[in-house]
Amino acid sequence: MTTSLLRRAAAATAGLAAVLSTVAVAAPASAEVFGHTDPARDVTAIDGPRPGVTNGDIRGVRFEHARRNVTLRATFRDLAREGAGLQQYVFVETPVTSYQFLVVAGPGGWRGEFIPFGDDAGCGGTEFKLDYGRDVFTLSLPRGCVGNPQWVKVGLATVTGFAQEGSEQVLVDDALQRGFAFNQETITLSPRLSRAGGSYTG
Ligand SMILES: [Ca+2]
Repeated sequence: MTTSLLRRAAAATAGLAAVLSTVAVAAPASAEVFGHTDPARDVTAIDGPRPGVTNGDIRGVRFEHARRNVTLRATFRDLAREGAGLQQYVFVETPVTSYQFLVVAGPGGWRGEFIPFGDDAGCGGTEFKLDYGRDVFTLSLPRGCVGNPQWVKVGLATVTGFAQEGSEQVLVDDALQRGFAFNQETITLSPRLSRAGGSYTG
C-alpha cells in the first residue's frame, strides 16, 4: 500500500507551488519549545481554499527540542479514517542539513507508517501516533535521527485526499501559515529551537 500511495502522493503534489502570505511568528531568539495556533477553515486545494474540509485541518502545533528527542504534537479540527488517506509531512532543518519525514496512513493501514527520506540512521527509536479519537498526531524523533544538532527548525504540513484515482484532489494545510505549502521550498518552519539544557543561544 505504502509505496504506491507514496508514489501517487508525490506525483500529485509535485506541481504544487502556490504560496500564500506567511504568518509572522514571533519567538525568543533561544527557545526549546514552540507553539502556534493555526487558523481553522484553511485547508487548501491546488485551485483554491476548501473551508468546508475539516479532515486534516490543523488547529495547533507544538514542537519541542528536548534533551533526547525532537517532538511534535498537532491538533486538528478532525482527523478521520476517511477517503484515500492522509499524510503528515515533517521537515526538520539543522545547522548542517535538512531532513524530511512522512507518516502515511490510509485504507488498510490507518495506524500509519513512518517513512524517513534518505539516511535513516538513528531513527530506530522513532515513535508516532495518529489518534483519530482525539484528533491528535504526535511524533517523537530521536535526536540522532536528525544528526544531534545544536538547533532545529520544524515544519509540518498535512495532506489529505491525495490518491483518488480519476479525480485527483490534493488538500493541504501548513501548520504555520494560512493555506498551503508542501515542498521543502514552501513549507513554513518554526524559529530555531535550541536543545533543552544546551548552551547554544543563537
Ligand atoms: Ca488550519
